[in-house]
Amino acid sequence: MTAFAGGGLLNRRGLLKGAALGGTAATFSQGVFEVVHAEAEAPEWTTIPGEEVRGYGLPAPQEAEVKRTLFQIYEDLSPEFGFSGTPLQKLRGAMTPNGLHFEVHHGGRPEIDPEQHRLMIHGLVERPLQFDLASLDRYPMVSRVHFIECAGNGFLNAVESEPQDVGLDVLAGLVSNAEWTGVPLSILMEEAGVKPEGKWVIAIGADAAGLSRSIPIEKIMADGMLALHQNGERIRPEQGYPMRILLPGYEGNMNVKWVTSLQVTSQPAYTRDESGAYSDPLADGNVVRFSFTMGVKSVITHPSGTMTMNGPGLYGISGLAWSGGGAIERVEVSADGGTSWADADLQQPVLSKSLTRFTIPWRWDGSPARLLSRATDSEGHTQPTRADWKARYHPSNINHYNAIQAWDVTPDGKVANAYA
Ligand SMILES: Nc1nc2c(c(=O)[nH]1)N[C@H]1C(S)=C(S)[C@@H](COP(=O)(O)O)O[C@H]1N2
Ligand SMILES: [Mo]
Repeated sequence: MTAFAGGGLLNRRGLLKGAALGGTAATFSQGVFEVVHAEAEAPEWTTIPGEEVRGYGLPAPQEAEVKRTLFQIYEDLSPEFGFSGTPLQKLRGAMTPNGLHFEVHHGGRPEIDPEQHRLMIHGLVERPLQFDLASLDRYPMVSRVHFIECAGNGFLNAVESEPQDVGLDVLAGLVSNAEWTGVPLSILMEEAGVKPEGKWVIAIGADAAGLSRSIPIEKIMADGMLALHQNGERIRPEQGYPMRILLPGYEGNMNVKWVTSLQVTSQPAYTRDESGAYSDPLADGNVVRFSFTMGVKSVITHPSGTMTMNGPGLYGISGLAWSGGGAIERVEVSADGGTSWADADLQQPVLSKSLTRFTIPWRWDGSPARLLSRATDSEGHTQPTRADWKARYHPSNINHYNAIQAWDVTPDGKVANAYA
């Protein structure tokens, strides 16, 4: 079995063939034979009745440490301004469990009475409309799998001059993936009758932040959704219960939660949110206003920062890739700091504007290694190096960081954030 890229990256087909032929077959585990043949007393749980049925399932109590990482950067000054990162390095597959979807709240998570909540569609429309949840539930709905990513995801790598030795929950946890179900905004807008001069929609949330963003009418009509369900169940309070705007591929901030007003206008509103925090200062002193689409990005989740490898041998490298511009076309992985690259396998189905799982086997020989992943999307965009990304923006910019993530592996197996 031969490596097909430097640093021990293996072709999955070659790996399976080697195993079938026996002899030279590599194994991922040293323990299989001993475990199969061990004599063990029947564990207690095979001898006594189990627990009764319950109305809502929860993870095993032993998995209690798999939770969101909380950030309350203003502490007591403003405890309701906070965000929490998804522990990407503790999850497999491409979907984010609802209880682990990342959160960003500018004015706290409101406790909304769904019976009293209303959504207004007004402004440059023929027929202003007001909806309650029950009336929306009658509409034809669609289900789509999409990621949401905060524009500020990756802010530490963006601004810190030295790589911080923290995990993926901190470095890239402000992205999550769910199957969203709701009413296409085009249906609601057609019912209201958008006037020809209606070019923008100002969406406002019912939270204390009154978060508001201007959305081009083309995006609303193309694939905008009024999302009511998340992975089947009603969307969680954290995600905007009872309703939020979903704009596939657009920066998280525009996906207005707890939405209560959609006003059709001829101009953007230049709200605080879009003119302040969510504009991107460039190196040349200009500012990008309305940088809607999230760039192509990938991270290796296994192994990743703060993990320790359990000795040399075979490992399944695994990670996530996504792009606001479309589907993931290709993910290349390097185990030698970018000298050579190999194509990872993409887990099917590869969906547009959705997290995509990639995998590639790796034989680690115990020497220092630098792992990188580099994604390319269906629009032909490829992730920049960190140096190229930094060169484009002002040093203060934290938004739209999508540079290649590097992990250094030391001979004793420590995995740490690195700048490549
Ligand atoms: N009404 C309202 N909508 C909001 C926010 C908010 O604070 N209030 N936060 C925004 C930001 S900055 C992001 S990144 C996403 C996060 O969505 P999530 O909390 O469901 O992950 O919601 C956006 N929508
Ligand atoms: Mo955000």
